[in-house]
Amino acid sequence: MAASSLTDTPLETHKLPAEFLYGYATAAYQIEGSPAAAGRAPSIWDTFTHPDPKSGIKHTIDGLSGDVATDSFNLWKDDIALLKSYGANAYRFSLSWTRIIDFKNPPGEDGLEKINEEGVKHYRAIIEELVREGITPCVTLYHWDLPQVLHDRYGGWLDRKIVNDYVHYAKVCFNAFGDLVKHWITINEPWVISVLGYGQGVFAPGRSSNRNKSPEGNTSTEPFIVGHNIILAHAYAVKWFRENVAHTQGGAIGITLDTSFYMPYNDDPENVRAAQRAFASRLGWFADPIYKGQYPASLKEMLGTRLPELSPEDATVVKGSSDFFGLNTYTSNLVQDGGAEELYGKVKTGFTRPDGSHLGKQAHVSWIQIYPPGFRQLLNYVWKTYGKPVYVTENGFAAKSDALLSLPEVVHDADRVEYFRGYSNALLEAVVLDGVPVKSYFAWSLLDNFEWADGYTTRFGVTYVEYATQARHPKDSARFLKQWFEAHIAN
Ligand code: PNW
Repeated sequence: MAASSLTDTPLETHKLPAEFLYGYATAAYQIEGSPAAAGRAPSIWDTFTHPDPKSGIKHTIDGLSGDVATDSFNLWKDDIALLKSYGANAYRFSLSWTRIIDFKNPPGEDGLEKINEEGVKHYRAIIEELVREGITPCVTLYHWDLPQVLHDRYGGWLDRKIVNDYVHYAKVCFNAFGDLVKHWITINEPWVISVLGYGQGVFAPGRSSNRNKSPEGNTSTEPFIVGHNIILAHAYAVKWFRENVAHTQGGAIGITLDTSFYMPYNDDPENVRAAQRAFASRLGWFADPIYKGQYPASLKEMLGTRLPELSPEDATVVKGSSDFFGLNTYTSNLVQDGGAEELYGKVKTGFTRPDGSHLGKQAHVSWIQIYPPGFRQLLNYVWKTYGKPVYVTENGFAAKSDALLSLPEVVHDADRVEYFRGYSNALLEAVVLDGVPVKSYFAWSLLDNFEWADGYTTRFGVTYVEYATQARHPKDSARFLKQWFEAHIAN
Protein backbone atom coordinates (compact mmCIF):
# COMPACT_ATOMS: atom_id res chain seq x y z
CA MET A 1 0.00 0.00 0.00
CA ALA A 2 1.66 3.23 -1.18
CA ALA A 3 -0.20 5.61 1.09
CA SER A 4 -2.74 4.95 3.76
CA SER A 5 -5.11 7.71 2.83
CA LEU A 6 -5.90 9.99 -0.07
CA THR A 7 -5.11 13.04 1.99
CA ASP A 8 -1.38 12.22 1.68
CA THR A 9 -1.36 13.52 -1.91
CA PRO A 10 -3.50 16.14 -3.68
CA LEU A 11 -6.97 14.86 -4.51
CA GLU A 12 -6.95 15.86 -8.18
CA THR A 13 -4.11 13.48 -8.94
CA HIS A 14 -6.42 10.57 -8.11
CA LYS A 15 -8.89 9.58 -10.80
CA LEU A 16 -10.94 6.59 -11.76
CA PRO A 17 -10.26 5.37 -15.31
CA ALA A 18 -12.12 7.14 -18.14
CA GLU A 19 -14.16 4.01 -18.92
CA PHE A 20 -15.41 3.71 -15.32
CA LEU A 21 -19.17 3.12 -15.17
CA TYR A 22 -21.01 5.42 -12.78
CA GLY A 23 -24.77 5.20 -12.44
CA TYR A 24 -27.81 3.99 -10.55
CA ALA A 25 -29.51 0.65 -10.04
CA THR A 26 -33.16 -0.38 -9.96
CA ALA A 27 -35.13 -3.61 -10.31
CA ALA A 28 -38.22 -4.34 -12.39
CA TYR A 29 -40.65 -5.31 -9.62
CA GLN A 30 -39.54 -2.39 -7.46
CA ILE A 31 -40.24 0.33 -10.04
CA GLU A 32 -42.39 -0.81 -12.95
CA GLY A 33 -45.92 -1.28 -11.67
CA SER A 34 -48.44 -2.15 -14.44
CA PRO A 35 -48.41 -5.84 -13.53
CA ALA A 36 -50.70 -6.89 -16.38
CA ALA A 37 -49.45 -4.56 -19.13
CA ALA A 38 -47.78 -5.84 -22.29
CA GLY A 39 -48.90 -9.39 -21.59
CA ARG A 40 -47.14 -9.77 -18.25
CA ALA A 41 -48.12 -12.72 -16.04
CA PRO A 42 -47.69 -12.84 -12.23
CA SER A 43 -44.42 -13.55 -10.50
CA ILE A 44 -44.01 -14.93 -6.99
CA TRP A 45 -43.74 -11.33 -5.76
CA ASP A 46 -47.22 -10.52 -7.07
CA THR A 47 -48.58 -13.51 -5.22
CA PHE A 48 -46.62 -12.79 -2.06
CA THR A 49 -47.79 -9.17 -1.87
CA HIS A 50 -51.45 -10.15 -2.45
CA PRO A 51 -52.11 -12.79 0.19
CA ASP A 52 -55.63 -14.02 0.64
CA PRO A 53 -57.34 -11.12 2.51
CA LYS A 54 -59.31 -13.60 4.62
CA SER A 55 -56.09 -14.89 6.18
CA GLY A 56 -55.27 -11.46 7.60
CA ILE A 57 -51.62 -12.04 6.66
CA LYS A 58 -49.58 -9.09 5.44
CA HIS A 59 -46.17 -9.68 3.91
CA THR A 60 -45.24 -6.01 3.59
CA ILE A 61 -45.16 -3.46 6.41
CA ASP A 62 -47.71 -1.18 4.77
CA GLY A 63 -49.64 -4.01 3.16
CA LEU A 64 -48.82 -2.62 -0.27
CA SER A 65 -47.44 -4.30 -3.39
CA GLY A 66 -45.50 -3.36 -6.51
CA ASP A 67 -48.76 -2.86 -8.45
CA VAL A 68 -48.01 0.84 -8.89
CA ALA A 69 -44.48 1.36 -7.53
CA THR A 70 -42.90 4.33 -9.32
CA ASP A 71 -44.96 3.67 -12.45
CA SER A 72 -41.77 3.30 -14.42
CA PHE A 73 -43.43 1.02 -16.95
CA ASN A 74 -45.00 4.26 -18.18
CA LEU A 75 -42.53 6.85 -16.90
CA TRP A 76 -39.30 5.23 -18.10
CA LYS A 77 -38.42 8.21 -20.29
CA ASP A 78 -38.55 10.45 -17.22
CA ASP A 79 -36.26 8.00 -15.43
CA ILE A 80 -33.72 8.14 -18.25
CA ALA A 81 -33.91 11.94 -18.23
CA LEU A 82 -33.15 11.84 -14.50
CA LEU A 83 -30.14 9.60 -15.08
CA LYS A 84 -28.92 12.02 -17.70
CA SER A 85 -29.37 14.99 -15.36
CA TYR A 86 -27.34 13.13 -12.70
CA GLY A 87 -24.44 12.74 -15.12
CA ALA A 88 -24.73 8.94 -15.11
CA ASN A 89 -22.94 7.07 -17.89
CA ALA A 90 -24.53 3.73 -16.98
CA TYR A 91 -27.84 2.30 -15.71
CA ARG A 92 -28.37 -1.06 -14.06
CA PHE A 93 -31.95 -2.31 -14.30
CA SER A 94 -33.65 -5.68 -14.47
CA LEU A 95 -36.02 -7.31 -16.92
CA SER A 96 -39.29 -8.88 -15.88
CA TRP A 97 -39.14 -12.56 -16.87
CA THR A 98 -42.94 -12.75 -17.04
CA ARG A 99 -43.13 -9.83 -19.48
CA ILE A 100 -40.54 -11.29 -21.84
CA ILE A 101 -41.77 -14.87 -21.87
CA ASP A 102 -45.46 -15.54 -22.43
CA PHE A 103 -46.66 -17.29 -19.28
CA LYS A 104 -50.30 -16.53 -20.07
CA ASN A 105 -50.38 -19.39 -22.54
CA PRO A 106 -49.40 -23.00 -22.02
CA PRO A 107 -45.91 -24.14 -22.99
CA GLY A 108 -45.15 -25.79 -26.31
CA GLU A 109 -44.26 -29.43 -26.86
CA ASP A 110 -40.71 -28.74 -25.71
CA GLY A 111 -42.15 -27.66 -22.35
CA LEU A 112 -41.09 -24.05 -22.89
CA GLU A 113 -43.23 -20.95 -23.25
CA LYS A 114 -42.98 -18.69 -26.27
CA ILE A 115 -41.53 -15.18 -26.49
CA ASN A 116 -43.90 -12.35 -25.62
CA GLU A 117 -43.02 -9.89 -28.39
CA GLU A 118 -44.84 -7.02 -26.73
CA GLY A 119 -42.63 -7.29 -23.66
CA VAL A 120 -39.50 -7.54 -25.75
CA LYS A 121 -40.55 -4.40 -27.64
CA HIS A 122 -41.01 -2.50 -24.38
CA TYR A 123 -37.49 -3.23 -23.12
CA ARG A 124 -36.01 -2.76 -26.58
CA ALA A 125 -37.32 0.84 -26.58
CA ILE A 126 -35.75 1.51 -23.17
CA ILE A 127 -32.40 0.05 -24.18
CA GLU A 128 -32.34 2.01 -27.45
CA GLU A 129 -33.11 5.25 -25.64
CA LEU A 130 -30.32 4.60 -23.11
CA VAL A 131 -27.82 3.99 -25.88
CA ARG A 132 -28.95 7.14 -27.71
CA GLU A 133 -28.38 9.11 -24.52
CA GLY A 134 -24.89 7.67 -24.08
CA ILE A 135 -25.88 5.64 -21.02
CA THR A 136 -24.47 2.09 -20.93
CA PRO A 137 -27.25 -0.42 -20.19
CA CYS A 138 -26.28 -3.03 -17.59
CA VAL A 139 -29.01 -5.63 -17.58
CA THR A 140 -29.93 -7.93 -14.71
CA LEU A 141 -31.91 -10.92 -15.98
CA TYR A 142 -33.27 -12.01 -12.62
CA HIS A 143 -34.01 -9.73 -9.69
CA TRP A 144 -36.31 -12.04 -7.71
CA ASP A 145 -39.49 -12.04 -9.83
CA LEU A 146 -39.78 -15.78 -10.52
CA PRO A 147 -42.70 -16.70 -12.80
CA GLN A 148 -45.52 -17.96 -10.56
CA VAL A 149 -46.28 -20.59 -13.20
CA LEU A 150 -42.88 -22.21 -12.69
CA HIS A 151 -43.23 -22.10 -8.91
CA ASP A 152 -46.58 -23.86 -9.22
CA ARG A 153 -45.38 -26.32 -11.87
CA TYR A 154 -42.40 -27.80 -10.03
CA GLY A 155 -41.47 -25.56 -7.10
CA GLY A 156 -39.40 -23.05 -9.07
CA TRP A 157 -35.89 -22.78 -7.62
CA LEU A 158 -36.48 -25.92 -5.56
CA ASP A 159 -36.19 -28.11 -8.65
CA ARG A 160 -33.32 -28.46 -11.08
CA LYS A 161 -35.84 -28.12 -13.91
CA ILE A 162 -35.54 -24.37 -13.35
CA VAL A 163 -32.17 -24.45 -15.08
CA ASN A 164 -33.78 -25.26 -18.41
CA ASP A 165 -36.43 -22.55 -18.08
CA TYR A 166 -33.94 -19.94 -16.93
CA VAL A 167 -31.52 -20.68 -19.78
CA HIS A 168 -34.42 -20.44 -22.25
CA TYR A 169 -35.33 -17.00 -20.89
CA ALA A 170 -31.68 -15.86 -20.89
CA LYS A 171 -31.24 -16.95 -24.53
CA VAL A 172 -34.28 -14.93 -25.55
CA CYS A 173 -32.78 -11.84 -23.88
CA PHE A 174 -29.31 -12.34 -25.36
CA ASN A 175 -30.83 -12.70 -28.83
CA ALA A 176 -33.21 -9.77 -28.46
CA PHE A 177 -30.86 -7.23 -26.85
CA GLY A 178 -27.31 -8.52 -27.22
CA ASP A 179 -26.49 -6.16 -30.08
CA LEU A 180 -26.86 -3.23 -27.65
CA VAL A 181 -26.29 -4.75 -24.22
CA LYS A 182 -22.66 -5.55 -23.38
CA HIS A 183 -23.00 -5.98 -19.62
CA TRP A 184 -25.13 -8.83 -18.34
CA ILE A 185 -25.86 -9.84 -14.76
CA THR A 186 -27.46 -13.25 -14.58
CA ILE A 187 -28.92 -13.27 -11.06
CA ASN A 188 -29.12 -10.72 -8.26
CA GLU A 189 -28.15 -11.81 -4.74
CA PRO A 190 -28.57 -15.59 -4.49
CA TRP A 191 -28.06 -15.37 -0.71
CA VAL A 192 -31.10 -13.12 -0.28
CA ILE A 193 -33.22 -15.32 -2.55
CA SER A 194 -32.25 -18.51 -0.71
CA VAL A 195 -32.19 -17.30 2.88
CA LEU A 196 -34.88 -14.62 3.00
CA GLY A 197 -37.18 -16.41 0.54
CA TYR A 198 -36.78 -20.07 1.60
CA GLY A 199 -35.14 -19.90 5.04
CA GLN A 200 -36.63 -16.94 6.91
CA GLY A 201 -39.68 -16.69 4.68
CA VAL A 202 -39.78 -12.89 4.82
CA PHE A 203 -39.41 -12.55 1.03
CA ALA A 204 -41.29 -14.37 -1.74
CA PRO A 205 -42.18 -17.16 -1.91
CA GLY A 206 -42.31 -16.93 1.90
CA ARG A 207 -41.10 -20.42 2.74
CA SER A 208 -39.68 -20.67 6.21
CA SER A 209 -37.43 -23.50 7.21
CA ASN A 210 -38.21 -22.61 10.82
CA ARG A 211 -41.48 -24.39 10.19
CA ASN A 212 -39.60 -27.37 8.93
CA LYS A 213 -36.73 -28.26 11.23
CA SER A 214 -34.85 -31.48 10.81
CA PRO A 215 -34.68 -33.88 13.80
CA GLU A 216 -31.35 -32.38 14.87
CA GLY A 217 -33.02 -28.99 15.12
CA ASN A 218 -31.19 -27.69 12.09
CA THR A 219 -32.78 -25.45 9.54
CA SER A 220 -34.10 -27.35 6.55
CA THR A 221 -32.29 -28.04 3.34
CA GLU A 222 -34.48 -25.85 1.15
CA PRO A 223 -32.24 -22.76 1.08
CA PHE A 224 -29.29 -24.92 0.07
CA ILE A 225 -31.20 -26.65 -2.73
CA VAL A 226 -32.37 -23.27 -3.98
CA GLY A 227 -28.84 -21.86 -3.79
CA HIS A 228 -27.51 -24.85 -5.71
CA ASN A 229 -30.05 -24.51 -8.51
CA ILE A 230 -29.37 -20.77 -8.74
CA ILE A 231 -25.67 -21.46 -9.21
CA LEU A 232 -26.44 -24.02 -11.94
CA ALA A 233 -28.95 -21.77 -13.74
CA HIS A 234 -26.41 -18.94 -13.76
CA ALA A 235 -23.60 -21.19 -14.95
CA TYR A 236 -25.52 -22.92 -17.76
CA ALA A 237 -26.79 -19.55 -19.05
CA VAL A 238 -23.22 -18.27 -19.12
CA LYS A 239 -22.07 -21.41 -20.92
CA TRP A 240 -24.69 -20.80 -23.61
CA PHE A 241 -23.73 -17.13 -23.82
CA ARG A 242 -20.06 -17.92 -24.26
CA GLU A 243 -20.67 -20.61 -26.87
CA ASN A 244 -23.22 -18.66 -28.90
CA VAL A 245 -23.09 -14.92 -28.27
CA ALA A 246 -19.70 -13.87 -26.97
CA HIS A 247 -17.86 -14.42 -30.27
CA THR A 248 -20.29 -12.45 -32.40
CA GLN A 249 -21.69 -9.80 -30.08
CA GLY A 250 -19.09 -9.62 -27.35
CA GLY A 251 -19.93 -8.43 -23.87
CA ALA A 252 -19.24 -9.40 -20.30
CA ILE A 253 -21.46 -11.62 -18.18
CA GLY A 254 -21.43 -12.43 -14.49
CA ILE A 255 -23.40 -12.77 -11.31
CA THR A 256 -24.04 -10.26 -8.50
CA LEU A 257 -23.45 -11.46 -4.93
CA ASP A 258 -24.20 -9.53 -1.75
CA THR A 259 -22.25 -9.30 1.45
CA SER A 260 -21.34 -7.04 4.34
CA PHE A 261 -17.72 -6.66 5.38
CA TYR A 262 -17.25 -9.04 8.33
CA MET A 263 -14.72 -8.08 11.02
CA PRO A 264 -13.99 -10.04 14.17
CA TYR A 265 -15.49 -8.36 17.24
CA ASN A 266 -12.05 -8.54 18.94
CA ASP A 267 -8.90 -10.58 18.41
CA ASP A 268 -10.22 -13.64 20.24
CA PRO A 269 -9.40 -16.53 17.83
CA GLU A 270 -12.98 -17.82 18.15
CA ASN A 271 -14.26 -14.53 16.81
CA VAL A 272 -11.63 -14.42 14.06
CA ARG A 273 -12.84 -17.83 12.91
CA ALA A 274 -16.45 -16.69 13.26
CA ALA A 275 -15.82 -13.78 10.88
CA GLN A 276 -14.37 -16.23 8.35
CA ARG A 277 -17.46 -18.41 8.75
CA ALA A 278 -19.70 -15.39 8.24
CA PHE A 279 -17.97 -14.72 4.92
CA ALA A 280 -18.21 -18.38 3.93
CA SER A 281 -21.95 -18.49 4.66
CA ARG A 282 -22.83 -15.21 3.02
CA LEU A 283 -20.40 -15.00 0.12
CA GLY A 284 -18.27 -18.16 -0.20
CA TRP A 285 -21.43 -20.30 -0.49
CA PHE A 286 -21.83 -18.85 -4.01
CA ALA A 287 -18.47 -17.26 -4.78
CA ASP A 288 -16.34 -20.34 -4.03
CA PRO A 289 -18.12 -22.64 -6.50
CA ILE A 290 -18.30 -19.93 -9.16
CA TYR A 291 -14.73 -18.63 -8.89
CA LYS A 292 -12.93 -21.65 -7.43
CA GLY A 293 -15.04 -24.68 -8.36
CA GLN A 294 -16.23 -25.94 -4.98
CA TYR A 295 -18.25 -25.08 -1.89
CA PRO A 296 -16.31 -23.77 1.15
CA ALA A 297 -15.05 -26.53 3.43
CA SER A 298 -16.63 -24.89 6.49
CA LEU A 299 -20.04 -25.00 4.84
CA LYS A 300 -19.68 -28.67 3.90
CA GLU A 301 -18.63 -29.45 7.45
CA MET A 302 -21.55 -27.58 9.00
CA LEU A 303 -24.23 -28.93 6.65
CA GLY A 304 -23.03 -32.41 5.74
CA THR A 305 -25.32 -34.06 3.23
CA ARG A 306 -27.79 -31.20 3.38
CA LEU A 307 -25.47 -29.22 1.11
CA PRO A 308 -26.01 -30.57 -2.42
CA GLU A 309 -22.97 -32.01 -4.11
CA LEU A 310 -21.48 -30.25 -7.04
CA SER A 311 -20.97 -33.08 -9.52
CA PRO A 312 -17.70 -33.06 -11.48
CA GLU A 313 -19.64 -32.34 -14.67
CA ASP A 314 -21.48 -29.36 -13.16
CA ALA A 315 -18.33 -28.14 -11.43
CA THR A 316 -16.56 -27.66 -14.76
CA VAL A 317 -19.44 -25.49 -15.97
CA VAL A 318 -19.74 -23.57 -12.70
CA LYS A 319 -16.03 -22.88 -12.18
CA GLY A 320 -15.04 -19.68 -13.94
CA SER A 321 -18.62 -18.89 -14.97
CA SER A 322 -18.42 -15.19 -14.14
CA ASP A 323 -16.30 -12.72 -16.10
CA PHE A 324 -16.32 -10.30 -13.18
CA PHE A 325 -17.31 -10.05 -9.54
CA GLY A 326 -20.68 -8.26 -9.22
CA LEU A 327 -20.85 -6.91 -5.67
CA ASN A 328 -23.79 -5.48 -3.76
CA THR A 329 -22.77 -4.15 -0.38
CA TYR A 330 -24.24 -1.72 2.11
CA THR A 331 -22.45 -2.05 5.44
CA SER A 332 -20.00 -3.81 7.77
CA ASN A 333 -20.54 -6.06 10.77
CA LEU A 334 -18.62 -7.07 13.88
CA VAL A 335 -18.78 -10.83 14.29
CA GLN A 336 -18.77 -13.03 17.38
CA ASP A 337 -18.78 -16.77 17.68
CA GLY A 338 -22.08 -18.31 18.77
CA GLY A 339 -25.66 -18.27 17.60
CA ALA A 340 -27.53 -21.31 16.36
CA GLU A 341 -28.57 -20.05 12.95
CA GLU A 342 -26.78 -22.03 10.27
CA LEU A 343 -27.96 -19.70 7.54
CA TYR A 344 -25.65 -17.10 9.04
CA GLY A 345 -22.78 -19.50 9.78
CA LYS A 346 -23.60 -19.79 13.51
CA VAL A 347 -22.34 -16.33 14.35
CA LYS A 348 -23.65 -13.21 16.04
CA THR A 349 -23.31 -9.97 14.09
CA GLY A 350 -23.60 -6.42 15.33
CA PHE A 351 -22.40 -2.84 15.07
CA THR A 352 -21.28 -2.25 18.67
CA ARG A 353 -17.58 -2.45 19.52
CA PRO A 354 -16.34 -3.90 22.82
CA ASP A 355 -15.99 -0.33 24.17
CA GLY A 356 -19.67 0.34 23.46
CA SER A 357 -19.13 2.67 20.50
CA HIS A 358 -20.92 2.08 17.19
CA LEU A 359 -19.36 1.58 13.76
CA GLY A 360 -21.24 4.59 12.41
CA LYS A 361 -24.49 6.40 11.85
CA GLN A 362 -27.59 4.21 11.91
CA ALA A 363 -29.83 3.99 8.83
CA HIS A 364 -33.62 3.89 8.88
CA VAL A 365 -33.26 0.13 8.43
CA SER A 366 -31.74 -1.91 11.25
CA TRP A 367 -29.16 -3.67 9.08
CA ILE A 368 -27.09 -0.67 7.90
CA GLN A 369 -24.62 1.64 9.62
CA ILE A 370 -22.21 3.95 7.83
CA TYR A 371 -18.68 2.48 7.87
CA PRO A 372 -16.65 3.41 4.77
CA PRO A 373 -13.34 1.73 5.81
CA GLY A 374 -15.16 -1.61 5.62
CA PHE A 375 -16.06 -0.92 1.99
CA ARG A 376 -12.40 -0.33 1.09
CA GLN A 377 -11.38 -3.50 2.94
CA LEU A 378 -14.17 -5.52 1.34
CA LEU A 379 -13.09 -4.46 -2.17
CA ASN A 380 -9.57 -5.60 -1.29
CA TYR A 381 -10.88 -8.87 0.19
CA VAL A 382 -12.98 -9.71 -2.86
CA TRP A 383 -10.14 -8.92 -5.28
CA LYS A 384 -7.55 -10.89 -3.28
CA THR A 385 -9.84 -13.85 -2.67
CA TYR A 386 -11.49 -14.21 -6.07
CA GLY A 387 -9.16 -12.40 -8.50
CA LYS A 388 -11.74 -10.87 -10.81
CA PRO A 389 -12.42 -7.22 -11.63
CA VAL A 390 -15.14 -5.91 -9.36
CA TYR A 391 -18.36 -4.28 -10.52
CA VAL A 392 -20.04 -2.58 -7.60
CA THR A 393 -23.62 -3.15 -8.69
CA GLU A 394 -25.35 -1.72 -5.57
CA ASN A 395 -24.40 0.48 -2.64
CA GLY A 396 -26.67 2.86 -0.81
CA PHE A 397 -28.40 4.13 2.28
CA ALA A 398 -31.92 4.56 3.67
CA ALA A 399 -31.78 7.81 5.64
CA LYS A 400 -34.02 8.29 8.66
CA SER A 401 -34.97 11.75 7.38
CA ASP A 402 -36.65 10.17 4.34
CA ALA A 403 -39.23 8.60 6.56
CA LEU A 404 -39.64 11.58 8.92
CA LEU A 405 -39.62 14.75 6.85
CA SER A 406 -41.88 15.96 4.11
CA LEU A 407 -41.27 18.18 1.13
CA PRO A 408 -39.39 20.45 0.76
CA GLU A 409 -37.03 19.48 3.64
CA VAL A 410 -36.86 15.79 2.76
CA VAL A 411 -34.61 16.39 -0.24
CA HIS A 412 -31.86 17.55 2.14
CA ASP A 413 -30.69 14.03 2.91
CA ALA A 414 -27.53 14.89 4.84
CA ASP A 415 -27.06 11.36 6.19
CA ARG A 416 -27.17 9.84 2.72
CA VAL A 417 -24.67 12.45 1.52
CA GLU A 418 -22.41 11.50 4.44
CA TYR A 419 -22.74 7.85 3.41
CA PHE A 420 -21.93 8.47 -0.25
CA ARG A 421 -19.04 10.83 0.58
CA GLY A 422 -17.45 8.15 2.72
CA TYR A 423 -18.13 5.25 0.37
CA SER A 424 -17.04 7.03 -2.81
CA ASN A 425 -13.75 8.04 -1.19
CA ALA A 426 -13.25 4.50 0.08
CA LEU A 427 -13.82 3.27 -3.48
CA LEU A 428 -11.23 5.70 -4.81
CA GLU A 429 -8.75 4.60 -2.15
CA ALA A 430 -9.26 0.95 -3.07
CA VAL A 431 -8.66 1.71 -6.75
CA VAL A 432 -5.81 4.22 -6.69
CA LEU A 433 -3.99 3.29 -3.49
CA ASP A 434 -4.63 -0.45 -3.27
CA GLY A 435 -4.83 -1.24 -6.99
CA VAL A 436 -8.18 -3.04 -6.86
CA PRO A 437 -9.66 -3.11 -10.38
CA VAL A 438 -13.14 -1.71 -9.72
CA LYS A 439 -15.03 -1.11 -12.96
CA SER A 440 -18.36 0.33 -11.86
CA TYR A 441 -20.31 1.99 -9.11
CA PHE A 442 -24.09 1.84 -9.12
CA ALA A 443 -25.82 3.64 -6.29
CA TRP A 444 -28.99 2.04 -4.96
CA SER A 445 -31.26 3.54 -5.99
CA LEU A 446 -32.24 5.97 -8.73
CA LEU A 447 -35.63 6.46 -7.09
CA ASP A 448 -37.40 5.74 -3.86
CA ASN A 449 -39.26 2.56 -4.73
CA PHE A 450 -40.99 -0.60 -3.53
CA GLU A 451 -38.56 -1.84 -0.88
CA TRP A 452 -39.75 -5.49 -0.72
CA ALA A 453 -41.07 -6.47 2.72
CA ASP A 454 -40.72 -2.83 3.84
CA GLY A 455 -43.19 -1.75 1.17
CA TYR A 456 -42.89 2.00 0.64
CA THR A 457 -41.90 2.76 4.25
CA THR A 458 -38.18 2.59 3.48
CA ARG A 459 -36.67 4.92 0.89
CA PHE A 460 -33.27 4.25 -0.69
CA GLY A 461 -33.56 6.73 -3.58
CA VAL A 462 -31.41 9.69 -4.51
CA THR A 463 -34.70 10.93 -5.92
CA TYR A 464 -37.69 11.51 -3.65
CA VAL A 465 -40.88 10.11 -5.12
CA GLU A 466 -44.23 11.58 -4.11
CA TYR A 467 -46.26 8.44 -4.55
CA ALA A 468 -49.61 10.24 -4.80
CA THR A 469 -48.51 12.08 -7.95
CA GLN A 470 -45.38 10.20 -9.00
CA ALA A 471 -43.53 13.53 -8.97
CA ARG A 472 -39.77 13.04 -8.76
CA HIS A 473 -37.62 15.39 -6.64
CA PRO A 474 -33.80 15.10 -6.74
CA LYS A 475 -32.26 14.88 -3.29
CA ASP A 476 -28.96 16.49 -2.28
CA SER A 477 -27.32 13.05 -2.56
CA ALA A 478 -27.99 13.00 -6.33
CA ARG A 479 -26.19 16.33 -6.66
CA PHE A 480 -23.37 15.07 -4.48
CA LEU A 481 -22.76 11.94 -6.56
CA LYS A 482 -22.97 13.85 -9.84
CA GLN A 483 -20.29 16.30 -8.72
CA TRP A 484 -18.13 13.64 -7.12
CA PHE A 485 -18.00 11.42 -10.20
CA GLU A 486 -17.54 14.38 -12.52
CA ALA A 487 -14.47 15.29 -10.48
CA HIS A 488 -13.09 11.77 -10.15
CA ILE A 489 -13.48 10.04 -13.52
CA ALA A 490 -10.60 10.78 -15.90
CA ASN A 491 -11.46 12.43 -19.22
C1 PNW B 1 -30.76 -5.49 -2.01
N1 PNW B 1 -30.18 -7.79 4.01
O1 PNW B 1 -31.47 -6.32 -1.14
C2 PNW B 1 -31.51 -5.65 -3.32
O2 PNW B 1 -30.74 -6.05 -4.41
C3 PNW B 1 -32.39 -4.48 -3.66
O3 PNW B 1 -33.43 -4.91 -4.48
C4 PNW B 1 -32.87 -3.80 -2.39
O4 PNW B 1 -33.83 -2.83 -2.63
C5 PNW B 1 -31.64 -3.22 -1.72
O5 PNW B 1 -30.67 -4.22 -1.45
C6 PNW B 1 -31.94 -2.48 -0.42
O6 PNW B 1 -32.46 -3.35 0.53
C7 PNW B 1 -31.09 -6.63 0.13
O7 PNW B 1 -31.11 -7.96 4.83
C8 PNW B 1 -32.10 -6.88 1.05
O8 PNW B 1 -28.97 -7.92 4.35
C9 PNW B 1 -31.80 -7.26 2.31
C10 PNW B 1 -30.48 -7.41 2.69
C11 PNW B 1 -29.45 -7.16 1.79
C12 PNW B 1 -29.78 -6.77 0.50
